[in-house]
Amino acid sequence: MPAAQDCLIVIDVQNDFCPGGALAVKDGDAIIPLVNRLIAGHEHVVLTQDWHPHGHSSFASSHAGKAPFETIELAYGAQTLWPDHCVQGTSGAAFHAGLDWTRAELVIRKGFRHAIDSYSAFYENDRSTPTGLAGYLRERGLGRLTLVGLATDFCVAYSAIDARRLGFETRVVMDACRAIDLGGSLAGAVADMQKTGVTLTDSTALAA
Ligand code: VGL
Ligand code: ZN
Repeated sequence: MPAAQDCLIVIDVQNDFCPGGALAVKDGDAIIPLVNRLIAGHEHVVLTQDWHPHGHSSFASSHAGKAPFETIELAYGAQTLWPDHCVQGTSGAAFHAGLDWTRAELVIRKGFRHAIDSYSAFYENDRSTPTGLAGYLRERGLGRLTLVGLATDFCVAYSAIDARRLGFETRVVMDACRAIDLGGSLAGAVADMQKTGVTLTDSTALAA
């Protein structure tokens, strides 16, 4: 049973990342029953919500001649381009209807600045603009984080690696995540998480 300093962080379980969505992750919705069980078992739950303005710089449609999943250089470095997704206020940006989000104590919205994408729940993709989440968790004494959600190799991995670097005890429940897996990105993300000291676990190990 989680202790008082445990916080579950549910990353981007939104319609656009589920089957039928604009940036659908294969079987993205299959994690929802397990995520709901983890929510029910945690006193503290935080959600993140990818939340882009129209014409966001991470959208391929914002760059003439570019297609989704190509990479470009922006002011802060390489950026993968995506189909338009999670546009503020649209149904694609809403949480999946099956997600039990009502008990969440905080929703962190990210990617709302036009010129910067934000995969991590802690920093935008310039790696230096904080979202405020670290301060929130520290002030509340929430030092042990369990991460789940979409997508394993982008927003979950970036968040887990930042959490670890910021000194939080961090684990990812891998079967409560699904990946985009673009050009080997899942294997790379797993290796990077392990190297940083993120614990990778699954629901069977948690239940044992
Ligand atoms: C994500 C790509 C673009 C994610 C968000 O939630 O993993 N991936 N925006
Ligand atoms: Zn996004």
